[in-house]
Amino acid sequence: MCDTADKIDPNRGKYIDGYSKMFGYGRINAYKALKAVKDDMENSSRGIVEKNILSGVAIPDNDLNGIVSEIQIDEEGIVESVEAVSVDISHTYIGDLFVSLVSPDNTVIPLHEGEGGGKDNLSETYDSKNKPELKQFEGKSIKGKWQLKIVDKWAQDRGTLNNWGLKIKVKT
Ligand SMILES: [Ca+2]
Repeated sequence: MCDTADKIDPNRGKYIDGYSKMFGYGRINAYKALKAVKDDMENSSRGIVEKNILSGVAIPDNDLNGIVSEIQIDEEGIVESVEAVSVDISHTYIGDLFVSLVSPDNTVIPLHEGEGGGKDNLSETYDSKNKPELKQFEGKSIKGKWQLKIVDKWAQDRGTLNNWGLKIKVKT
């Protein structure tokens, strides 16, 4: 419901992870809320767990602490395959960026390690074909806190995590 709400005045509302101090989660959009429920039901019948997060958080420049964005999965299940890890970061020099995914049992898989040089914006979908390391999550529990860690290691160019998501097929 929170994710599907229409944002009221996105500039003035200052939304952080979809929430604004001024407007809460925004105005409820019944169509989008019902569609999200329908998508969830269709997904669960196929053994798919899918979560997306709207972030909009700035990544600190030249700071090894970086940022962490969390997706909480409450469903029980064992990972059969990682269908997609989608990452959308606005940036003016993606060679500065180091991005990794951390599973609930603290397994860290690097997704992006300073590749791409001066290219703008990191908008990628990773899966076990283009990122075979993701197979390390297979057989693990999906339940718990999944974290996307992003570090911008070099000064000057900077960026923002716009959104990211997980789509995991669960053993049925
Ligand atoms: Ca930078």
